[in-house]
Amino acid sequence: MSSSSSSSSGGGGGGGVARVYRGAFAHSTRDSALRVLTDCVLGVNARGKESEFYTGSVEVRVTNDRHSEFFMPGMVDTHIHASQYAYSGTHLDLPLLDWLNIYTFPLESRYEDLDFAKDAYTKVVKRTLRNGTTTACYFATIHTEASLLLGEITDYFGQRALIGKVCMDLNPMVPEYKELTEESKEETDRFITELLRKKYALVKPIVTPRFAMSCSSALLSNLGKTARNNDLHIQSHISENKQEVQFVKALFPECKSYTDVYVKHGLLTSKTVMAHGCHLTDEELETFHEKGAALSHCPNSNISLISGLLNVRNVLNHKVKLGLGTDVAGGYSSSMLDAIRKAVDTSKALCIQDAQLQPLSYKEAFRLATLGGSEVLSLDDCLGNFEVGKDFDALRVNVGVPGSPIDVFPGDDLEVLLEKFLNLGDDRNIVEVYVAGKRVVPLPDSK
Ligand code: XAN
Repeated sequence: MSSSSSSSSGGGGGGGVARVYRGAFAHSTRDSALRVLTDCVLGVNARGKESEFYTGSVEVRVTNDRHSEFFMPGMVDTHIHASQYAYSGTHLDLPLLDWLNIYTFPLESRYEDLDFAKDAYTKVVKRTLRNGTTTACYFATIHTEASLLLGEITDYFGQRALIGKVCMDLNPMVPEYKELTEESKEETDRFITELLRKKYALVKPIVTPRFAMSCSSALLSNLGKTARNNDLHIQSHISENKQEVQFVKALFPECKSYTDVYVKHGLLTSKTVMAHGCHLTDEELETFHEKGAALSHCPNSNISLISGLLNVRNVLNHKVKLGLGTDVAGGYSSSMLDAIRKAVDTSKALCIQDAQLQPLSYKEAFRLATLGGSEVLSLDDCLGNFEVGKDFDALRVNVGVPGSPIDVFPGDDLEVLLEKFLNLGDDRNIVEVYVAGKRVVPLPDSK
């Protein structure tokens, strides 16, 4: 791409036009948690793909050259319950299993009502986009129509997403919120077929058994087959809470561990993302590594529901793919910036207990929220950083925007600006969001 042939004034968003972006860039690479590039030009072709970095003199028209601005990759939320957004920020006074029975299952039952679903799903997609989540891995509910609606809404607003219709045929405490085994299989097939038939460019289905406690062995096996036959992603929960781990042991006595339950049912693959994993053993982490399966670290939820503290360093040492998740609404914040902060805080809390541990740095947490998330979803060939050939999923951040929660001082370099943004910033600082080269924030209706 040559600078003169491709430069074109942007501003309105939309694909189909080649652009160049000038200014400062911060991203992670395979070898480095943080690489910063100042006074650079990134070419993005008409298909939204990053085509080249230039330094030196290039003629450009789309710019970010204020001292307080930089581009960073869009953030990847590897675990978020879109349906639970309706009560996020509340109902945080119970541990997991009571929290599910008393608050979550009754709320999720309401998504049979498509008006209710439309309102909640529109709000969560808009909110997460404004917070800089360019890719979201969503749990919906057991309702096929509402789950399809979530797909339609993410497509409309231009967010990249994996959408899971939740599967569950066991629910002894709230029996009105579950499916028959056959129904769950058939509705999953219908959901997958109908979502794929829409041919959304950035929205795909993900097979979603809720967790081992709410699925029979027959359902788990069938979902494993469905994922394999259609080469689909899989998401679920694992080893979040000690009581849950004990229940799963009792429910599946023939399996040697919680991880083994998913292995035996064909659900632990290189396209699987399991949320939490706070209480996984080293042997289970080795199995994750062998299978190429990934973990979503959800530190806000782990603390809010008093579930456990994931030892991120141990997961990384086992070379298990790892990303961050907000886990709305067990996690009370829908912002990946909060997930970054809580991930660092959790690792520091573990260091208080064990001085031998190395805390997570802000740079490592930045990597988990961007490139790490793309690896978790096996999408690192097309997003996660500014490598040539990948889609331009990016945030234009301005730490000095009017009303900013951040103060900038002389001598603050790009690394300092990024660290301040990650620790102190919010959606006021995210002035533009791009997904696959298309500008999606500011939102179409500016709300
Ligand atoms: N396990 C879960 N954990 C969680 O944090 N949120 C949920 O909705 C859920 N379901 C099973």
